[in-house]
Amino acid sequence: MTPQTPASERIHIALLGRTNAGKSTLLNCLAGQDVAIVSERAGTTTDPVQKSMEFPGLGAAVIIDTPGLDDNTALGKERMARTAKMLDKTDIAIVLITNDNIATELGIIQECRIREIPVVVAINQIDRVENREALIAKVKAATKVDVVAISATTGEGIESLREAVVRCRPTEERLITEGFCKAGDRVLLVMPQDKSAPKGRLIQPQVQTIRELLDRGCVPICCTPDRMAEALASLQTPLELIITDSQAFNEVYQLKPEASTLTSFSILFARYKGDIALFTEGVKALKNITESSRILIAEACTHTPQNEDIGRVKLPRILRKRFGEGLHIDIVGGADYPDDLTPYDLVIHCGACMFNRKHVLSRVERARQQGVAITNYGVILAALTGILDRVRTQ
Ligand SMILES: Nc1nc2c(ncn2[C@@H]2O[C@H](COP(=O)(O)OP(=O)(O)OP(=O)(O)O)[C@@H](O)[C@H]2O)c(=O)[nH]1
Ligand SMILES: [Mg+2]
Repeated sequence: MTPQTPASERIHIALLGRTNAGKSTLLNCLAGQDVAIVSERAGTTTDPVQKSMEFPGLGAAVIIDTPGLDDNTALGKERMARTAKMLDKTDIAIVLITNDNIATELGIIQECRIREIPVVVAINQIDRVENREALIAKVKAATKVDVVAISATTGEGIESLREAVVRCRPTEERLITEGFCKAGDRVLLVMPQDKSAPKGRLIQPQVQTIRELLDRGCVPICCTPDRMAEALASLQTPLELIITDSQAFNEVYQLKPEASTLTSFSILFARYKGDIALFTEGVKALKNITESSRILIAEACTHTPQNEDIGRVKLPRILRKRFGEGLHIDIVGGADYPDDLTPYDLVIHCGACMFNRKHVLSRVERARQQGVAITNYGVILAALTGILDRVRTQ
């Protein structure tokens, strides 16, 4: 079985528009199967529906079908808030329109513009429209974005829609190890496979890093911390780069040849997924933390906490030991990340292995705009254990 691309590495495309615009019909049309429920009753979709698929010309994608934007009931408002949250992870938005009454849609297009999300406007149900040219011209003039006319039921215009979406794809290709190594470099990956590691497989950051190093023409060499000395002894010249799991940092640091650069998976992923400069800046807030400070620990997913869970157990313990037992720490998971971060002196986000980059950056941006220091697990643990000054971060 071919392993699936994880959702965090897929381009997220949101379908937005009013109730009955045909969002769910379009999702089914793009997926080539009935994924979402369709009906002529307005407000059919009540929760966002996500479908992973291969999007021709774009690659691995997730299409997000959202509840309609024009429901004024209290429940409808809650749904709209949930749709707005979807924008946090949206890389490309398709806004569906069915006529020239588009004030609501202009609002959402503007919201996308603020968030720098590229938008394609799809005039759906074009099979029902008599004067097509006039409607297209009007919508183009009002929205000033790429406009395509489609029918999600007949399939008309779907190819043009796909092409328009492909034109919006992010052009920069990000690398985990960018600037840390080049083709031909030998890279040692130190990866403890202890009890907390999943049985029979490597965790996602390790797999992704190894694959990228192979693609880049580097020579990845893997070992557990207890075999690092043997790995080094088998080489005639010092390695160019060592990437270690943070847990093994001290052991690895002792053995590291002078000439080799040292970094950690958490640092590389903090950089790949988030904003490493802001995260390393964020840990400077530690010097102003006192027992009466407030800290927010934010987790991307709502997983079942494990015994030595970093966010719920380890990190609060280290922080309270250092700053006092009375330190106020709030822990939130999943969608509970607050809109208002100003009550906090520091936000510490998890590594967000389940989030796409856009999602992490939306959260980081919220903290930055509100002037609240933000960092992540990998960076703060490195700072608290004295590693941060001894590894390369950028
Ligand atoms: N003729 C025609 N009907 C369409 C088209 N797209 C959707 N419909 C119909 O419009 C109605 C609403 O479609 P949905 O896909 O449920 O609309 P939605 O935007 O998901 O609506 P909510 O979930 O309520 O927000 C259904 O009866 C569809 O069959 C189209 O391109 N042409
Ligand atoms: Mg729907």
